[in-house]
Amino acid sequence: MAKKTSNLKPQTPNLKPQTQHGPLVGIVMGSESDLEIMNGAAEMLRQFEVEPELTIVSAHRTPERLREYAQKAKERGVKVIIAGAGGAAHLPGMIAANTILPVIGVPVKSSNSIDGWDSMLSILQMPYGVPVATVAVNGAKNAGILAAQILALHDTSIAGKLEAFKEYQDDIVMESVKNVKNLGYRNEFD
Ligand code: RP5
Repeated sequence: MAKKTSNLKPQTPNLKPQTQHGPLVGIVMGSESDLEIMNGAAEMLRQFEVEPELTIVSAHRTPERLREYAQKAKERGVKVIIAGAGGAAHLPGMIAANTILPVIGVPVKSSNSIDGWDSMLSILQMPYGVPVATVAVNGAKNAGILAAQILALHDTSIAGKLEAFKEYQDDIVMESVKNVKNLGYRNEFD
C-alpha cells in the first residue's frame, strides 16, 4: 500500500539545469501519497540521464490544474507524460484526453484502493480514441524505462544507455544461473 512520503527526496536533486532544454518527461501523480511508488519512474529515468519533472496533479481535487498541465505540456517541450494514481484513477485518462503526447499510466495500490484492481482497470480500460499505455500495478519503474525507450527513438545517447541496461539485466540473470548450478541442481543446458 502506498504511503505518504513527504520526506522522500530525489537521490540526485536537480539543483542546476543540466541541459539547455526543459524536462522531456513529466511525471504527475494524484497525491503525495503516490510519491513512494512514482519516485521509481524518476529514479529509473535518471539511470538513462534523463531528469524528469515531477509534481502533483489531481484529477478530482485540481481539475483545472490537470487541464492546464496537459494542454501546456507539449509547448513546454515535454515529450512523454507518466501519470500515476490510485483508487478511482482518472488522472492518466484525463491527461490523455487533453494532449496528443503519449501518456503512460501507473496504477497505484493506494490506501483507498481495492488491492490495486480499481486503479488498474480505471487506467487500462480507456475508450477508443484516447489510449493510455498502462504498466503493472505499482509498475512505475517500467513506466520510466518505457518513457526512455520513446525518447530513444530520436536520441542515440539514451538508446545506448538502454542497450547497456539490457546487457546488464542479462548479466544479472546469468549470475543467478551460475549460482543455482553451483547449488548442485542438474543443468546440462549451460
Ligand atoms: C488518488 O487517491 C491518489 O492518486 C492516491 O493514490 C489516492 C489517495 O490519495 P490521498 O487520500 O492519499 O491523498 O486520487
